[in-house]
Amino acid sequence: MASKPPAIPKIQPALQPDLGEGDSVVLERRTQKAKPPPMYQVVMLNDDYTPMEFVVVVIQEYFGKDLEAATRIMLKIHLDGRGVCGVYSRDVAATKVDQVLEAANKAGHPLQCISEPVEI
Ligand code: TYC
Repeated sequence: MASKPPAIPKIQPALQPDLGEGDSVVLERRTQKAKPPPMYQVVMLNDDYTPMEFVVVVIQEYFGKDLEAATRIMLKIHLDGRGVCGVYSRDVAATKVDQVLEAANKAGHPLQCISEPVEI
């Protein structure tokens, strides 16, 4: 038995206000979309006492870097006085700072680190 062909849906005419002749609608484009949230970089600071090996381990542990990248960052901090270990949302960056400071305190090292907004 032949089945019925599918019903063709009726197309709804576009709903448009009836603008009299000469009337017009101005659609304003927003000048800017919402900004993405600012990102924060975790910056580690140099000091004269924290062992290099400790800094390398901390950078691997809390910033997910491999040995080579962590060593490069540690040496940059040692030579320049500071270095960026990672970039995160504000809350995550603050947590990383807390974790690093706690690990340094526990180990008895004066290692310091801060978070700051990334300059754009
Ligand atoms: N300057 C330290 C030393 O010579 C090493 C060091 C590197 C310390 C980086 C802190 O964030 C730091 N032992």
